[in-house]
Amino acid sequence: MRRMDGADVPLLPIVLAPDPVLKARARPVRDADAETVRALLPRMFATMYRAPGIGLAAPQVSVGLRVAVVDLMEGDKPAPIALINPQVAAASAELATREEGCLSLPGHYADVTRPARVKVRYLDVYGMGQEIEAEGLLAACLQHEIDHLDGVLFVDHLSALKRNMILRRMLKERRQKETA
Ligand code: GNR
Ligand code: NI
Repeated sequence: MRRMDGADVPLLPIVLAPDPVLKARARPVRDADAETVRALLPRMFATMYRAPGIGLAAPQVSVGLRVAVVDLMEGDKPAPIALINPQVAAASAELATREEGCLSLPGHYADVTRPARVKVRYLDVYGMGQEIEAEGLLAACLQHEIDHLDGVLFVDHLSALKRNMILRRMLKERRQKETA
């Protein structure tokens, strides 16, 4: 049995901002992608758990497909969700603000305001249509992952001032790493 915790699965390198792959719109998964997605999902889960993070979208590992994984890792029982072609089917008018981070902007956090509750439709690993009604952290995480599939990062929800502050720090950190 293949374990979902990444013990026997190769990890994927996570792309850091700024990078064009994070700004591109990912394309929907179709039947011909079944094998690609079957191979990709365990690696995405392993990479997310190892990071650690509570979500990971395929563009973050340089794959331009509408695929994401989520596990809030609350308590000690894993609750993995694999999302194929996810869509926000409904969103509450009520908004909620919470601090978000992103594995593609490591070490940077900011308050992001989004719909407080969402209904998300997606295909599961078996190609079955599923629906989740989420609030709280799960609602924020699902919207954050679907944003990635549209080339949107959490900093794109901030004022230009805050966004540029974070992106400039990212560039500075990258230059320091390159010259180290
Ligand atoms: O690990 C993550 N934490 C997080 C916190 C609040 C809202 C969204 C997230 S997702 C993020 C991992 C990530 O970058 N997913 O794309
Ligand atoms: Ni992210």
